[in-house]
Amino acid sequence: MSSNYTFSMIKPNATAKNITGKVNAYFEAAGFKIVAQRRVRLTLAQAQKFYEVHKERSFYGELCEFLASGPVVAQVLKGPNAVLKAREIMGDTNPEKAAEGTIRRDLGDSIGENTIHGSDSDENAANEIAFFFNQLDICE
Ligand code: 3AN
Repeated sequence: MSSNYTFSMIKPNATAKNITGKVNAYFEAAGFKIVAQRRVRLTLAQAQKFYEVHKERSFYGELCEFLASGPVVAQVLKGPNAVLKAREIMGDTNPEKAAEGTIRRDLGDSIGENTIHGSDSDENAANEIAFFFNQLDICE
C-alpha cells in the first residue's frame, strides 16, 4: 500500500519571488495537509548530500549550486497516495511540458528552476523527510 506522506520542497527561485503561499495553495486545494514545514538555507555540502541520488547526472553541479543559492521551504504533505498525487499537482519536470494548472506550468521558470521538488517513491520520501525533520516536527 502506498504511503499517505510525501516530501516536497519549494526551491530558491520561488522563495526569491515570495510565492511560497501560492505554491502551498495548490497542495491545500487538492486536499493535502501540510503537516510540517521549514524554511532553511542549505549549504552547498548539504545540497550535494540531498541530491546525492542525482550525482551521476550531467547537471548535478548546477543543480546543487542552485539549491544552495537561497532559502528553500521543506515540507511534509499528508494525503491519500501522496507521492503520486503530489507529483501530479507539480506537473512535468519541464514547465514547458507540464499540464495546464500544475505548479511547474504556472509558477516554474525552467527545467532546473521549476519551483518545486517532490519525492519520486515512498522510500525516497521517507529519506527526504528524515533529512529535514524529526518525528516531533510532524503535527497533524
Ligand atoms: P523530478 O524532480 O520531476 O523527479 P528529475 O528526477 O528528472 O525530475 O530531476 C531531478 C532534479 O533535477 C529536478 N529538481 C530538476 O529540476 C533537475 N533537472 C532535471 N533535468 C535537468 C536539466 N536538464 N538541467 C538542470 N536541472 C535539471
